[in-house]
Amino acid sequence: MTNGSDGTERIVLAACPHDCPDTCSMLVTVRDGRAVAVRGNPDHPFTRGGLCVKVNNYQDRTYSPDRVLHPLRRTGPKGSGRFERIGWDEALATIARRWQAIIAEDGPTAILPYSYLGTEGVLNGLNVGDPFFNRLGATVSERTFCDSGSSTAYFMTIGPTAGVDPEAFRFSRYIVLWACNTMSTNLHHWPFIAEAQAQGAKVVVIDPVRTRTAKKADWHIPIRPGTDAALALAMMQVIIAEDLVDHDYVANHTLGFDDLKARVAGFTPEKAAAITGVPAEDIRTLAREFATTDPAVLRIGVALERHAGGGQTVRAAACLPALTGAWRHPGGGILQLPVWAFPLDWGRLMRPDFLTPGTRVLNQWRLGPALTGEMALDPPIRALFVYNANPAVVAPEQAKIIRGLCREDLFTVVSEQFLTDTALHADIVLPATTQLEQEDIMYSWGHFYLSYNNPAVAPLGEAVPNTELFRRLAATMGFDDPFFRRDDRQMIEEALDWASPALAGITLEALRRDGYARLNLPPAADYAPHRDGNFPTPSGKCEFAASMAANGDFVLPLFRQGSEEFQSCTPVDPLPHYIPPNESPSTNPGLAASYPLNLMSPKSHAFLNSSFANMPQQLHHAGEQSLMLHPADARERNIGDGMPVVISNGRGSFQAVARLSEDVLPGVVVAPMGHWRSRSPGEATVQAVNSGAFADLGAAPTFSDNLVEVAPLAAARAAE
Ligand SMILES: Nc1nc2c(c(=O)[nH]1)N[C@H]1C(S)=C(S)[C@@H](COP(=O)(O)OP(=O)(O)OC[C@H]3O[C@@H](n4cnc5c(=O)[nH]c(N)nc54)[C@H](O)[C@@H]3O)O[C@H]1N2
Ligand SMILES: Nc1nc2c(c(=O)[nH]1)N[C@H]1C(S)=C(S)[C@@H](COP(=O)(O)OP(=O)(O)OC[C@H]3O[C@@H](n4cnc5c(=O)[nH]c(N)nc54)[C@H](O)[C@@H]3O)O[C@H]1N2
Ligand code: SF4
Ligand SMILES: [Mo]
Repeated sequence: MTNGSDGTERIVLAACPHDCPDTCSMLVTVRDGRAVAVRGNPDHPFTRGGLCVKVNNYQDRTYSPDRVLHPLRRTGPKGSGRFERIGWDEALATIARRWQAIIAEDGPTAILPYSYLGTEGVLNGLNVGDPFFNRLGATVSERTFCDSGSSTAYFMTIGPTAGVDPEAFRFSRYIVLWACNTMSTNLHHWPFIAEAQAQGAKVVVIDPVRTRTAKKADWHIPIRPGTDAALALAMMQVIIAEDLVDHDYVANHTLGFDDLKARVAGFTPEKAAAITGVPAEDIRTLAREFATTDPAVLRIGVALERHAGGGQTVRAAACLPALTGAWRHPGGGILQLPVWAFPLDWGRLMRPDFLTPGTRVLNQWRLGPALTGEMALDPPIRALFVYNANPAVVAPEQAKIIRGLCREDLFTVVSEQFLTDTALHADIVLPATTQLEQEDIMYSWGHFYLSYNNPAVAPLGEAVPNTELFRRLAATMGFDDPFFRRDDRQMIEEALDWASPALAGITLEALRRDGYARLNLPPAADYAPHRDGNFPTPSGKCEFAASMAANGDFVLPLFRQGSEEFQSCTPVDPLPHYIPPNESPSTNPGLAASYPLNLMSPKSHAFLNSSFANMPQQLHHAGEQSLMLHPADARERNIGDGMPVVISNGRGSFQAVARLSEDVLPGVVVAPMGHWRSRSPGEATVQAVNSGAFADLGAAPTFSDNLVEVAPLAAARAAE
């Protein structure tokens, strides 16, 4: 079959690039050299022919008239969106000239790279720029956007294990979806849960909101945000007090049971009920059912880390399955990120050997304070290079970020597919390809299949994959190490540890041909990796009392951890415990007197973080920025359904349309994230009110730990 304009049609095996656990296998129809449709690959055992509302018209993203297809140079004030087209040579020369001047005056740490997972490909994703910026000597950007706190806690407790095979959920009899909105954020996992449910399994959802997922559950347990550790500790109290413990498992495969027993002894369901709002009898029922039904499994969402005590919450949750011996059965245990099953040599991809020891590390959530000078940085940040990320919309303290991005003396380069809120503030914009225009190999953080993304069409305009971007930058900066000259094929060959048992029997040829391959692990029906303990922790056991706490050794290089903020959240208490939210009416009554409502900003159903919030189909599906609030809270404030409202606190404000619903707990309000600032009334999004405070572990964000007040827009205007 050919790719020519001779009326031929061909199907290309691809994979969705997005930062989503599903990593769907995708079939791209290419007609006359143009991608005309995408659909799910029915052969894929996990994603089974499905995509989602975000990606099922991905070709429209590729061919969007709003794509950035050529390098651009700013011609108007920062943020004005006025740019002129320039050539790649000129763009690269400008970048080199500005960087060299900055390096000569202030050293390379005055340059800050900023990136995350715009694409998740092994080549073009998380690590693509690390070797270059390490070699340049730029400030290291600590990437604790997602799951850094959860992962630190998980590693401390059971180590970097893949956990339960997501496909093995079909064998589970008791499934707890904890701070996880599967129907929106992990859609293709649902059929496995539904299959278990159809065979009699009980599905429990623990969430302050009666989400799409909660509506499908057998039991929805609404809980006050940020209080889940209290629930988990009380569950352990019940399990121990009522002797529902698997003593044999605990004796052989865990560490620190007596200490844990002493720790949770006072954490009665009554005490937890007062904190969580979950009735004590419900806590007892949940504990008993979890402990006595086999196989029982916890599926924790990333959202479980997003409050002051998020790390210890995950610690407590990760202890539960060992206490009850849930790990003995396929479909029993805990599922966090199965990505740990993939034999990726993150160290080799990042090239830490190119890094000058002692190079400054700056946490990404601190972008606003770093750019505005609120943080005393020596040298200050004079140049910013953003790729695979949209910090103007995904990071807290938005007003400070925008003020920083508007600094005339800041030299900002953004590699993008679109003129995002971040790109709008760039001095130079560089055009990036979409997944249909590039080749990559993909891991997954939601299943055990390695995927291959074959390129469907040639790059549009002058767009380049991130790999090519960094090849060009390296050549421009005179880096002559052959590492920087490798082509994509060579990079793919070197990306994985092919000698690893997990890849036994898998070849690149087969991957290209089939689009995916299951890692060489036992089939789901036999997969019980911790039946006999064998946890990848220092002791080989599930560590209720974490030895990593005693060693102070928490650094997960993957997230580039090492900032002062990160060091300051190093815990000392080796046992799981309850850390109350920073901002809640019971823990911060002073603040709550002015701002009584707890705001959460979870994921939008139709956007992928801020991606797709500029695409017509997805915008149509999502509608305007909404704020869900309980009718009782609305009544007190004279807010009616559909009314424009202002959400504010001491950090800022943004507008939304009120959606009155009893699906949310009184006292809690919900504004899904993702809408663009430039398309929002008042030029502000939920990030304008979100706190820059860190959680207790892994410098994780606290997006569920924010107090606000809500008022009708008309009343707020009148008061101005
Ligand atoms: N549609 C869609 N899918 C996505 C994404 C997207 O943007 N859109 N993003 C992807 C990414 S990057 C990630 S990290 C994952 C995240 O996946 P999830 O963690 O599932 O995503 P969220 O929607 O942020 O949060 C899940 C649920 O947790 C609840 N929640 C928030 N705080 C708390 C709390 O303190 N306790 C409890 N018990 N519940 C709480 C929220 O109400 C929400 O319903 O989703 C991925 N998939
Ligand atoms: N309030 C609130 N804030 C949150 C969260 C939340 O739940 N609530 N979740 C947090 C979490 S879990 C995450 S993961 C982060 C996500 O934060 P980000 O990773 O910044 O996510 P996106 O908004 O999708 O931005 C990715 C950008 O990369 C671009 N891109 C895509 N592919 C490529 C490519 O190949 N090359 C280049 N150069 N660019 C590309 C896209 O066009 C897009 O603009 O947000 C965090 N922020
Ligand atoms: S965003 Fe997630 S669910 Fe949608 S196609 Fe991509 S991997 Fe699948
Ligand atoms: Mo994320």
